[in-house]
Amino acid sequence: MSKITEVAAAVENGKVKLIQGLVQEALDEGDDPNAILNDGMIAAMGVVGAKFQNNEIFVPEMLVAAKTMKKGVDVLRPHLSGDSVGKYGKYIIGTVAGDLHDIGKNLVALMIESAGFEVIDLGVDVPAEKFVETIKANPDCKVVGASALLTTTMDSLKNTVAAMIEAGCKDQVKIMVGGAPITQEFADEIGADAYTPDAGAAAVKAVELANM
Ligand code: B1M
Repeated sequence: MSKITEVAAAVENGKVKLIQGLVQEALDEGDDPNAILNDGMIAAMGVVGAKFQNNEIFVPEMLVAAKTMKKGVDVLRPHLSGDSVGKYGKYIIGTVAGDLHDIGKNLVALMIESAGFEVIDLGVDVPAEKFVETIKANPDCKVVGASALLTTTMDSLKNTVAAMIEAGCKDQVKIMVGGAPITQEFADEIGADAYTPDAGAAAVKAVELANM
């Protein structure tokens, strides 16, 4: 079994105590940090989601898998991040109201930071007003990102973008959206400036928007 397969299996099976050692071993053996993240941990979360959908596992198992992934990402973090923090100004990010999923949002924040932004992470279950308030309090922020993982919080994302537009934030920031149920079409429909499917693409797009 390759180390990346072992990393994936550890996340899938919630092996919290083993994950950090396995990620370190994969790095020591020369595996690419992005491959450990994408082919190992993110792929494993896909399997976890499918098992949950098929009633093979339940919320507690999903939580342990999430905790395992977070611990694994902690080991990868220094290998994924760069050293030019703040070059492109600030980037405000959060998961929208009603949504508690933060692994994807945290990965986006990590990639954005490594691309050269100072990240202000508002966390999860963030009310639309909090996004607006933080944008206004940070006039040097040019890009904001909102994440939604549930089909039921797509409306919350829509309301968040609407609140930003209504408060005139578009004069200051470009609005990026993302998350598993989000599409380019939905992003266009709600008035966001950009949609990206994953964290890597989000970082590239954020730089592009900050330079506009
Ligand atoms: Co929940 N959950 N969950 N969950 N969970 C999903 C999302 C689900 C698809 C599982 C399933 O049924 N197959 C399903 C949603 C179904 C739907 O809406 N259609 C679901 C459900 C139903 C629920 C609950 C309702 C379950 C319940 O209580 N009955 C509940 C809701 C709680 C709430 O939010 N109010 C719930 C709870 C949880 C846990 C708390 C147990 C846990 C989250 C822990 C945490 O995040 N701290 C959890 C988990 C772990 C999952 C799965 C298994 C994994 C999510 C994840 O971390 N993926 C998930 C199934 C799945 O995704 N396959 C599932 C890995 C992560 C790297 O991917 O977050 O998609 P993702 O992020 C990607 C991209 O989407 C993108 O980039 C990221 C990295 O490349 N991206 C952006 C994300 N944000 C972006 C922003 C951008 C750009 C790109 O720009 C700003």
